[in-house]
Amino acid sequence: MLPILISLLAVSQIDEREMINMIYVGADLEGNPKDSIKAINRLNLQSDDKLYLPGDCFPKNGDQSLEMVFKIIELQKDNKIIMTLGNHEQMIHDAFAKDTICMDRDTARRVLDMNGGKDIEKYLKTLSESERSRLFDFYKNCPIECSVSAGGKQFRLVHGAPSELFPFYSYRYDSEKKFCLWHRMHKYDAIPNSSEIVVFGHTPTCFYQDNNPLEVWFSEDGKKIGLNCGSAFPPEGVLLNGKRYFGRQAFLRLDDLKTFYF
Ligand SMILES: [Mn+2]
Repeated sequence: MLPILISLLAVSQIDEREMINMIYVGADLEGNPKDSIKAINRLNLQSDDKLYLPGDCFPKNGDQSLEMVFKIIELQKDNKIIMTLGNHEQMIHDAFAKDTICMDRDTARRVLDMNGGKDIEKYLKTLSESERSRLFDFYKNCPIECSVSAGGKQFRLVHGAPSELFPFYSYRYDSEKKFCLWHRMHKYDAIPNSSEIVVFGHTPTCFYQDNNPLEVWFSEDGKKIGLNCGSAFPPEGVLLNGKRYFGRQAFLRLDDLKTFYF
């Protein structure tokens, strides 16, 4: 009897860790790149786990080294990380690459200048021509949206807002791509004809709820999950409507909707 019991226990251990592939999502890795890399490492991804990054994974403040950006490109090759485009990657691409994704070069330069563009130009200059092409090719080939199933549910990952909402806002955007990357979703936006739960970054969750430091936002209708918990906020926080909010890096495990903060 004992050998059978031992073998059953061994099987259940394998079930718990090695046979279940977990899917994590973390948007807006815009803080210090060393902290962002540390946060990814602390997720302790197992061999078949995946990490989706719906955009804006370019350090905003402090040490602007491109180490993290190239780490993402490396991990993407192994299919361990899947990144979708953010408005920051699109701005950087359209301001400096030979072609554009959805914004003319002058406009991209102008909006990038309002978002630390001078520093970014300085860091891009430290790259060789082939590294620059590798970076821009990577951005150009990132999908704008992607669908993922986990834990019996279907999710749509996108940086700003899902394409189904575009017809309602097309008067404000000249392309669907620009809408998906730049739009700040409203708390009560209802996404038509969609059975998917939209998981997005871009808009800090303090626009939707009071939780402080910022927490992942789950909409009342269960159809939207906001992930941007302000990893790029300065240590003294950010003032919004007279209240000071503190940021951090958040990740969500899609299989059981468990949140992780670093
Ligand atoms: Mn953004």
